[in-house]
Amino acid sequence: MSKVYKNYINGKWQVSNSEETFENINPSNTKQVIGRFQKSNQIDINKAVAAAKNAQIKWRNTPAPKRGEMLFRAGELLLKNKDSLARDMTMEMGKVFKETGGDVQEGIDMAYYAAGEGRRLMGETVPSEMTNKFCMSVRMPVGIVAAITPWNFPMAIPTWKLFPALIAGNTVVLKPASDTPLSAVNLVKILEKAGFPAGVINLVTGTGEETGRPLIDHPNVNLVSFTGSTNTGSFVAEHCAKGMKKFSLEMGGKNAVVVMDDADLNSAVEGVLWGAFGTTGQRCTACSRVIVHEKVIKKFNDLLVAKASGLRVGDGLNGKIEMGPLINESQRQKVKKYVDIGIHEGAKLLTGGDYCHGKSFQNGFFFQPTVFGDVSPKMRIAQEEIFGPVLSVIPCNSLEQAVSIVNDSKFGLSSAIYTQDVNRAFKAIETLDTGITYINSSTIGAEIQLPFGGTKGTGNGHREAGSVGIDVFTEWKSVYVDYSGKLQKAQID
Ligand code: UN1
Repeated sequence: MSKVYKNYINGKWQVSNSEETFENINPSNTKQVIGRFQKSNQIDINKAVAAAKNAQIKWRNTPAPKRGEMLFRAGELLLKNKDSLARDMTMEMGKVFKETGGDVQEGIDMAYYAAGEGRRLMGETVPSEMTNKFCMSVRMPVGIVAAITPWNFPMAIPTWKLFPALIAGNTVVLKPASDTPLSAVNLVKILEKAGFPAGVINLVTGTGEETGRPLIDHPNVNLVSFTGSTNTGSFVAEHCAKGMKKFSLEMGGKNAVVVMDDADLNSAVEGVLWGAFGTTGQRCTACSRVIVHEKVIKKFNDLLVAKASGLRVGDGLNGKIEMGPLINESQRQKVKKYVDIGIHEGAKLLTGGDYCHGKSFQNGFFFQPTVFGDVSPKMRIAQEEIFGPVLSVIPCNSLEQAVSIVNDSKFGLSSAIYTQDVNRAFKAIETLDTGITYINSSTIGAEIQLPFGGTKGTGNGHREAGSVGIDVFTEWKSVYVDYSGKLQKAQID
């Protein structure tokens, strides 16, 4: 019998009102059950939101530097437990151990960054139109934050939401993806140890329909911060709009690397491989299109295909493995469907394209690193987010053409260009319509001290992380102090 994990509500680990659980399995070995997690419903959500509400006033009155000290302690504990947290994460979602270590590290970085914010939380002071009057703005918490988080970064992304929310004085209810509840439990255990008071952080596991939906619709939730698919994101948007709630959405990408004819090709190939096949292509920032100058495309493809077909696929806990499995069977079928679409559209399959065959692969959701050549920009494989290890190579004949191909997308998260020419690099920075642009690096690898997010259909204009990551979790209050001792009329006197 596998271990049963509980919800965390009002400082207590407790079973769901449904008294039912769901299984969390290892995508590298589906015979291994990692644990059973609570199948929560409306009643659990009501309890979690009530706990968050009860804790609100005391928490917002706790001085921000004190809140920061707790986050700092959480960072220290994450660091101390980094290896075991990464191991658990590899077991529950498949990406290789080095990458899950990076995921935990991103949480550590965010803890220290947000802890420091506790001594800043800066507003503005500005001059008044009048004498004997003082003008300033201060940040206030929004209230109760619902964080709904995905499975591809099961620790980093919850920290991007929770830590800025907490430092700003909000209380939270976290609903993690049901493919990766263990990392969320691990994170909340660490926050509990770090000393956050009961009710400030609540964790409720379960499905989107039974658990996520009542959370989004709960009238006492003030803000929903969501990362995940475009479909679910628009559901969140509709429901929050109806309930007049704030919401921030971080959704899809169709990220591209441009390789110019003056690029260092070996370095470009390394970057593209890392961007396309790291996390088995399951990053919002994954490189799924590479737009290569026709003068170098033959050489580039040869180098790329040789390397991609040689990538070692398998269980991410094995140190020799370079690419883990997909998260679940339905994602694997979706990826296979896109391969069939690509073939049908007339793209040329250069390597991969199928499930991994052989005894060592039989119990996992493994898929071959896949590269399509001769892809034209309008094909579905070049337009739709696949979220798997499928890369499309698209030819171009100039920087202008490459940029227009990159920008011909409903998404706008991340882009990159490989070139040795500083003029081209700056032109790319100016014209690529994405929230993130890399020069001579891949589309992945954002650091938490800069804003993370995208243009167009990637989000709804907000950014996570960086100094602006706090914005969505705070309301501005403008304050006017009149010390003239008489009525002064703005715009009139
Ligand atoms: C995501 O793809 O959902 O920039 C997050 C990166 C990581 C975060 C990715 N630091 O690739």
